[in-house]
Amino acid sequence: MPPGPGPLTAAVVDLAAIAERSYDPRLAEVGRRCLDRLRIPLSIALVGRVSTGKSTLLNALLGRKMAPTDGRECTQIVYVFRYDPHTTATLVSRAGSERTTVDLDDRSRLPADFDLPASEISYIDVTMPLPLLEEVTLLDTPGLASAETQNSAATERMLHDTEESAARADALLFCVNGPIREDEAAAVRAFSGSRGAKRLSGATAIGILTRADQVAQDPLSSWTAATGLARDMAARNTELFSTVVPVVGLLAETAETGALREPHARALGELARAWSPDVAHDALASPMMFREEGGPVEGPVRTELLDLLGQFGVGRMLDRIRSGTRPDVVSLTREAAAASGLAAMRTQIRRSLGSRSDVLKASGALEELMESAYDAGDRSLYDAAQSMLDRPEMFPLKVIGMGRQLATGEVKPPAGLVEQAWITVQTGLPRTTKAEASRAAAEWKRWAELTDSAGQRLARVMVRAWQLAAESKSGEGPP
Ligand SMILES: Nc1nc2c(ncn2[C@@H]2O[C@H](COP(=O)(O)OP(=O)(O)O)[C@@H](O)[C@H]2O)c(=O)[nH]1
Ligand SMILES: [Mg+2]
Repeated sequence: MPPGPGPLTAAVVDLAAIAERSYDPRLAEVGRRCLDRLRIPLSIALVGRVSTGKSTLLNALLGRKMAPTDGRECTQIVYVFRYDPHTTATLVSRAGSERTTVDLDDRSRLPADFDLPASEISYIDVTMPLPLLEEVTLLDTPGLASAETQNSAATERMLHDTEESAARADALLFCVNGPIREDEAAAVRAFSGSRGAKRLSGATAIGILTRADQVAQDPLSSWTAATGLARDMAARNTELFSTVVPVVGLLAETAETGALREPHARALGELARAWSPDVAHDALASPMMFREEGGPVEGPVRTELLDLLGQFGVGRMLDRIRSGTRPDVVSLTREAAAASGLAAMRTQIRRSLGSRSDVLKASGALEELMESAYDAGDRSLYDAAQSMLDRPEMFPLKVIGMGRQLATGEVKPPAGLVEQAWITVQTGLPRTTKAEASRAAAEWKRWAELTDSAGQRLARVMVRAWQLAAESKSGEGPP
């Protein structure tokens, strides 16, 4: 973990400090908020439709079942998880931002109910001494309601809170359960018109195909289906996601929180011995058949197995035991973790977001500052931000801005050029020869003559990107 803020973040801190001293109370408030935000590690919000498995995944990442996961009454409010040497939970009220301590239960978990109704809670601020939280701050959001849901006051508020969190986060994990369906597309479109949508671009959002065990009809073949689907979705939604990764959040949560106990391991061992692969396959076709199939292990324990592992997970455990894995807690927890895909997801997040932490943080806050300076008519702050952006070392911020221009459809370069632009946003251009780079740059300059001023701004960024790509190998071709 890099100590202190990166160079880009540090530059934006200076601007935020100027905003904080503004006579305009709204601009001063934005300045204060940006300073707070720049001081904490990269903030990542989990967004997506209700019940896509956001809180389950969050618990897996924390290694503790902190966030409520139940769909019905839960996650009606925003939870912020950040680092502190002590575990604490504080309720921040909407009115007056009053803070009251929330008592954790005897297993150090968050309670399901609070003294205030959800409509009066701004968010729950949770601190924990986890190494992960030294690197990122995580936000659990209620989520986007589906188009079928009535627009009750509660769902309106949940949507609004989710959008606000997304707008203030540096990056998003956008959770989906399958191809973006029509009702989901509607939710994404509703989101696209909001402040939070600015974050929803391939530069700052990773698609997470959660509940990957439920993608296919047959739970046992679901993981393979999910892997293919994730690859497809990434290819089809470059404007939304830098990548799409499948994960079985439920298995990850069970493994990472150590929820599997000795009776579960023993029960899985007994079922593996009693059932042939064919019998197990048929029994795992539905929860009801699993509970009713003859053999050892009482009904309540079978239900617990389904709650902890799902049909896919139980099937996977039985397979592994038949192939020689010992039916004990340690071995099966390890198998559950391996089957969940969590490790690959972590690697992907680190690659897409972690390594660009400084750029993403600086970019998010700078955008908010510039917008507010513009709204407040503070010309000098706006100009200062603009000239800061024009400094050569700030170039990565312009690249992120380009991702936003592309994602919102503000600029539409022609085929051939648009792919180049997305590659630049997501991974940067490859090293190249001077000749190749100047050919590409010339193409962008030609297009710039045909487009509007927003397009010209983007073309200038691409011309510069090609120059840098050529310079990175002192003019010679790649080895
Ligand atoms: N089978 C299965 N169920 C899951 C998975 N992830 C979450 N769920 C279940 O889906 C429901 C909603 O999950 P939750 O995390 O609360 O969704 P959220 O509304 O997006 O936060 C809960 O009943 C979870 O147990 C998964 O990977 N597999
Ligand atoms: Mg939730």
